[in-house]
Amino acid sequence: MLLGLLLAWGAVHAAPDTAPTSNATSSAAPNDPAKPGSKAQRNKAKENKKAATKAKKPGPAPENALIGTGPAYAQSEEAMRFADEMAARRQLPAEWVRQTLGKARQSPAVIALMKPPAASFVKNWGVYRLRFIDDIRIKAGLQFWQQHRSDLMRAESAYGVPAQIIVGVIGVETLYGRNMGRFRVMDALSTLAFDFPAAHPRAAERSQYFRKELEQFMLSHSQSRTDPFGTLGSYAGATGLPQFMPSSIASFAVDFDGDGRIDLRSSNSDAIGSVAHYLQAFGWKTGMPTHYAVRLKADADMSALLAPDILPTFSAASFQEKGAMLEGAAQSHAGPLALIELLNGTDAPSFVAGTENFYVITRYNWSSYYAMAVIELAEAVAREMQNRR
Ligand SMILES: [Ca+2]
Repeated sequence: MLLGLLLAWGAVHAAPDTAPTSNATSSAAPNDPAKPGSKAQRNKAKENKKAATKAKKPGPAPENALIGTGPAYAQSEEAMRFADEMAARRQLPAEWVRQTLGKARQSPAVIALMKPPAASFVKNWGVYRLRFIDDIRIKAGLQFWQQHRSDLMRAESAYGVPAQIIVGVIGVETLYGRNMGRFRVMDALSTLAFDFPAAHPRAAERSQYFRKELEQFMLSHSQSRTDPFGTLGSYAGATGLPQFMPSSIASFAVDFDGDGRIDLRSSNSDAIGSVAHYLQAFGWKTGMPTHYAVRLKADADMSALLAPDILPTFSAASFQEKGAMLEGAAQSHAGPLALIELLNGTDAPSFVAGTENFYVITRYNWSSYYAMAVIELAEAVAREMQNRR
């Protein structure tokens, strides 16, 4: 299952754990609250209060929901203190915030899933690849492309991101909506915010990250007057066909079908537009390939080539000077390149030359294995589309 797999690789979409630089969802300009004392803020405050008062009370959980089996957060002083702070920060009624957060329940399953993989675990691109590039996913991708051809074309022309990459992302994330996650997001985010496994090397940073996501999640539901307990998602709190975290929804999701609301769970069109917008926002360059083949000379300067990790750093010329040889069009590639190393367990690793667009895909999920799976699924589905023309 996707969730377990992503965990095993220490890579969770938009809740990255092993990242070289800036975090796609925690540092990429989430919507800032209005400046204190401004008229906009006072209006916002009024809106928030009105919305929160009218928000529905938590109804019955959706079918098949994975509900936390631990204590309710009403019993956690830390969580209730956070509720009061959030209410003040976001101009929400304190009682509503306390009651809502108080009903969230700790999920031991989420805690177990968040533990880092065993030290003995060795990444294996060949194994990872087989999980995502298979007949079922390719066939589902073809069907998705055929059914949503016009939305994909529209997204491609609006944001400059190829249809096949959007198809690749949604396929790897949720198998086109078939695996969107069954965790009650209120429980998952509260658990990660207040009970993040202390043994994790970056526990403090991670719980801060999830507190921000929890706050955004509750704020969004308050504004849309919807029940926060009605939303299911991954164990990390990502939701919908593209598995966006709450801050990504707030910053990057778009109403691409024009019905006046953003719905990444039920609207394929909104999901398609939002994925394209996200990649555009992180610097997708229209027309640039994602990667090139590379041949390493026996005396290649591997320590220099691998030092920047996945961050594109080398010109095509300096790449080749260091012994990473390119062919054809790659030799005259204008932008920087990165040497991407994909481990294959005990076998020899695979290498490609990653461009800036390869790096953009890793802003969606901080893993070169993830990016390569998206690219290869995209290519496989595109080939099927060609064959049927
Ligand atoms: Ca919509």
